[in-house]
Amino acid sequence: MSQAQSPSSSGSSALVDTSRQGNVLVLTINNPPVNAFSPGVPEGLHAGLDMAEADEGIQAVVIIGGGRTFIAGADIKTFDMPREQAPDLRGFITRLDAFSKPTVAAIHGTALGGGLEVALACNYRVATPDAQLGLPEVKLGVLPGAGGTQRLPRVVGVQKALEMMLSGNPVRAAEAEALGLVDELADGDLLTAAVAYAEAVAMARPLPRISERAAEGSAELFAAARAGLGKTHKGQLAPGLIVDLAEMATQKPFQEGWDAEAALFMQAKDSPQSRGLRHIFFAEREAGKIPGLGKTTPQLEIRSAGIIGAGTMGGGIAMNFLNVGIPVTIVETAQDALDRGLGVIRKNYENTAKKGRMSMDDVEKRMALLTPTLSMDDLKDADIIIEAVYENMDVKKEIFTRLDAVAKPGAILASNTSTLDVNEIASVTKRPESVIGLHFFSPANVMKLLEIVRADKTSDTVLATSMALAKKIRKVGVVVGVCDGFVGNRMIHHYGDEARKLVEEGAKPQDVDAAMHTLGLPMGPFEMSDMAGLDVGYLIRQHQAKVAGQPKPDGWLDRIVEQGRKGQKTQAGIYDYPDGRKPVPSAATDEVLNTYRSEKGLQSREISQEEATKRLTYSLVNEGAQILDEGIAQRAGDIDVIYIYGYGFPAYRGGPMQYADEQGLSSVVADLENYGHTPAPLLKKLAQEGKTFADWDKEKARA
Ligand code: 3H9
Repeated sequence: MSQAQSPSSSGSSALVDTSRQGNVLVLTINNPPVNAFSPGVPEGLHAGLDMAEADEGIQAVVIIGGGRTFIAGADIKTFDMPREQAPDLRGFITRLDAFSKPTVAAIHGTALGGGLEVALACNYRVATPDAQLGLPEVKLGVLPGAGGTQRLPRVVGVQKALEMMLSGNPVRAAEAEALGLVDELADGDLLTAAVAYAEAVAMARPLPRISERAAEGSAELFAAARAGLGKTHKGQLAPGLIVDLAEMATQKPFQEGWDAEAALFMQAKDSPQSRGLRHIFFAEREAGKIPGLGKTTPQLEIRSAGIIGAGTMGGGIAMNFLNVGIPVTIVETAQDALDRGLGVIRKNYENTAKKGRMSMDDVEKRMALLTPTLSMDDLKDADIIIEAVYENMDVKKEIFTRLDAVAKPGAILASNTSTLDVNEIASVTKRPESVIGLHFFSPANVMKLLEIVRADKTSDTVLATSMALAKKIRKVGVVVGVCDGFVGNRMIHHYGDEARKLVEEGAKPQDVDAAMHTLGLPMGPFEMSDMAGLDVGYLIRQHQAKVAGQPKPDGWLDRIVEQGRKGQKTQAGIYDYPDGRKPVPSAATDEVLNTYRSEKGLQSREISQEEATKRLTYSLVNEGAQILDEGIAQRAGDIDVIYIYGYGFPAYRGGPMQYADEQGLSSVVADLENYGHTPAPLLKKLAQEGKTFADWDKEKARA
């Protein structure tokens, strides 16, 4: 093999190797880890095409990825580069489409985004049976910008192309073959199959070009696609543009659609929504990196799990393990509670089976991995034990004392506490290095977030194993430090306080919730409290006041709970729930509020939606800044990941910290002060220096 050299290229063309196999020239992209279309890749590919053009002996070209995948797309890191410096994917694709000799894409791993667009500009595509092909750009707030919106509908039909481009989900090779997206599935070695294919088509003329095909789609189809966006992509820019461009593919010559796509891609790329989604793409991957931990950190093997508590949380946690084939022993104190817990797990699986997303055979296989017991002694062989009982320090200490006696040496002892001090829990054991917090979010079998609470003495091995375990059970693990409520709940506490204040000052609960809907959250603070149960917060407030020797709290929300209105579960809370689930503004709540305000002599005022949105969001940001300063979260990006995967903050806003960066931190500080809050010192400092939280993360990563 030799490295492809173009006259204009620098040494960066080292990213593409060329080799001859008979009369076929093979271009191999070597840009680990995912062969993204980074600077140097187009130069190398152009040089390869130059070589193929110049040599009469070369009759066809194969493009293949080295390592684990074909091209996984444009290099997202280059999106913020000035246009002239960014790798010219469109330029390369234009040349490839017009190339005079047959071109074959040899696909393994994932051909995504710009990668699939390169493949679509080749004359033929050969893939391994386990390859996946897709246009996931929508997940980054952009659209396929190198011909995907014009070529995919011309191959797989508009309906399927829209499905793929709007979901961003890839199709597997077998389906791709059935759709005509792949010409041949490789039997055995991919390169051998692709070269054989190229030899077979070497003399084929005219060459098949997708850009020369036609696409068809009816006005009704596009109207239905647009109508559907309100449900699947409410408030987002790129999906609507994708539908417009797919429609162009059916109505206009290829070139016109191709030109329009370029302009709309830039519009989407430069939007705050795309910046937010790209921020989350990288933040999610950064969250997995823990300073001081690396590939050499030893990890424990998790082959079995024990769970204490078969309630909603314990059952949900168990399902995560069962889903990936890890046997679980689940402990309860009473047989009826155990039976109930198992019944709920079975019902959840059976419901999934009814929806056709799992077979009844799979249901039985998973249930067979679950061992119910009333004895903690049965946990003696478990590699990890997760306690999921109610939030009471004395109870947790009792359980951990018992676990210390029962668990085998080296087993991870985890608490699912959402607020309590993990150091204090660890202190009752003789092995605090084995103790960690694993805070799952409810419903634990659905929510992707796992806050991994590193206590003072948690060992690196236990932490690294927990991070790897999160990945294995398909969660996004974020490491946090010990404090009341860790990151997510500590911040949400301030958000809840601010929501209550807004109502005290005159806003209606439904207006406060609506303010967060406009930001894209599916639920506002009061809908969320009603769903979680108002009695939980009520009891905490009463308890805290008692401990502090303060009078019994008498806020408007306390009065609502005292009327027996505990939220959705009692069909009455801040809202009424006449049909069980849908919140309806409540006359009873209005009455409580009117009495409360007049008794306390509170003056109501009009509160704009803008004020409500800012006060609620910035209450999160301000506490987030404090949490960063204290080192409870490692990065602002970690906080954003927590809010997106744990609290329904819309990914296209990038999370609360990224949202604050977009607004400008000095305007956040000014607003907080204007609303009577003291900005956190770190927030103030960054604002004064004209910096963002993203800058802070970068500086910290460099330090
Ligand atoms: C596009 O193509 C636009 C065009 O239509 C038009 C242009 C004009 N760029 O996820 P992993 C990094 S938009 C840069 O942990 P996995 C990633 O950050 C693009 N970097 O591995 C990570 O870095 P680090 C459309 C990228 O095996 C490392 O690679 N394509 C890119 O779990 C490993 O990633 C996409 O949206 C990239 N495109 O999953 C595909 N991709 O190690 C996005 C990855 O420093 N990528 N990195 O943390 C993916 O979905 C997954 O990465 C993939 C591998 C499935 C490929």
